[in-house]
Amino acid sequence: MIKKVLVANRGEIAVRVMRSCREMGIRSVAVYSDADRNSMHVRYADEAYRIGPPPSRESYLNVEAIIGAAKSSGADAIHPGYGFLSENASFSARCRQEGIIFVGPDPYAITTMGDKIIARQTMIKAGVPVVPGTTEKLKDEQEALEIARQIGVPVMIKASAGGGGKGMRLVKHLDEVGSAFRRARSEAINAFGDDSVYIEKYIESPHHIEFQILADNHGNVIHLFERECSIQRRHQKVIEETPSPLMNPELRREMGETAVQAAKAVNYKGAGTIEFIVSDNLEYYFLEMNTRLQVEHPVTERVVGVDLVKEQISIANGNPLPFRQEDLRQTGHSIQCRIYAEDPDNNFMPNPGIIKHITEPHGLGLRCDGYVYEGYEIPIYYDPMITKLISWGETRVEAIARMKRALYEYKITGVKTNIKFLEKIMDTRDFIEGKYNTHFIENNEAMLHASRPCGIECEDMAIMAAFIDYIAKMESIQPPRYTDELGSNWKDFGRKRNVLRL
Ligand code: MV4
Repeated sequence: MIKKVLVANRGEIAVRVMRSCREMGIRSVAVYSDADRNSMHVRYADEAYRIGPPPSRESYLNVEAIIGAAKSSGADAIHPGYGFLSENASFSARCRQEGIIFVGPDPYAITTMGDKIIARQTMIKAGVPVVPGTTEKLKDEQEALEIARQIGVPVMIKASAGGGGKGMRLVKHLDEVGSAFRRARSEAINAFGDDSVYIEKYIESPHHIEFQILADNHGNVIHLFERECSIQRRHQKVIEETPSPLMNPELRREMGETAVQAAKAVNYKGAGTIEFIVSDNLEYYFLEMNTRLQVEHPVTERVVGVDLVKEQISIANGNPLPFRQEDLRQTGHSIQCRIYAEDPDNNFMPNPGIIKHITEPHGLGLRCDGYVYEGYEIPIYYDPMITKLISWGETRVEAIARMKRALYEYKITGVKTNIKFLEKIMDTRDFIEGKYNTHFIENNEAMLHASRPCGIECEDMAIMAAFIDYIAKMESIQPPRYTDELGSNWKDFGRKRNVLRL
């Protein structure tokens, strides 16, 4: 039985994982770099270990230091969160060698899905539809050209070791195949140390729809329905929601079953995601599998009513899944907005710094997964995402209204954020109608970068006016007189003008 979990991560996801540990009566161990000495995950954990200097290579990717911390603390298990070591097969193997439970899949599943050519071969064998294209590494330019001619342009040349948009090249004309092949291959060798590339037919204006799956050690594999993740910028997701506005019940059942087949094909254990691209005419293709908990997992948690981290730990403990496919339902609608410390007016440049003031939204139908606090300095070394806002409503309309309310309530100064940008997305017709694909942001460029008639400018004016008024009053103000011996006269504030003597 797992009694203590080391969380090999930082930021909101480290806190998120520790929250489930606390509910389960499991002690949590934080690891931190020198840049994270004052981070929330260190404060939240039951104990914390320094693992190195700020750069990820020397801290959150430092396997020796993390294993060392796990041994010193006596942790039974390591949860990797997302990013960092979460999809590193040798880390998963190393944990096992050291007698530590890795809360995630075994090295085989990670390796198979990590190599996109092997993943394609494995999916074809399992009867899962993949994008038409090659199933072997391209030998040379000549072969690339022949295949591009066969399947017809446009095509994409992709790095086998890539994923998430890294090492891809779009080819629109046959005469570009040679140079695209050479560039993709050199990018692949530089970025991943593996020059294998393959070709796929290019699916125009696709939707990115992924299915959450859970698999235990007893042969049970279920899916927890889909997430629509098409709203992204340069392969960085911005908004996710479930159910997908594109989906219908038959397609959902079919894609869900396909996702389960895909997971079974690699003997998957734990929580994972099968990523599909879906064309406008609802043809769907396996794209890749993410062998980890994802950033967008909360929308699924909210609509399906499952704590995915709790299930991950339970599976790692060897327990069977506590529910069957037919027990699961989607209830209502959930949307997640990622709040980044970045400047939308300056090409979304990360904008780290000290949080001067922060007021986060709360209230009915809202979850706010974050880690920053007033006075906290967002380090320059890591991802600039600071908070995830997750709204829920009976209907999509209600979920949008709540998200708008939450974005309105969110006040943060000291760093620039994409909050106004997200508010503008909420007001975009294509979003409101649920008619969008992966080109949403570029298709709505003008709308999303226009300043709103009474956006930031008016609000800032009002804040400044209120502040000047406040300062002016501070100069002449007397402390309030308490009229009731037994307590304060708070009930009278705003009712009787003569209570507070200015
Ligand atoms: C594609 C594609 C169109 N056709 N493959 C981007 C991320 C990586 N997972 C794969 N990606 C794509 N692969 C074929 N054959 C379009 C994309 C793509 C995309 C996919 C999902 C979400 C956003 C995207 C944005 C641009 C391109």
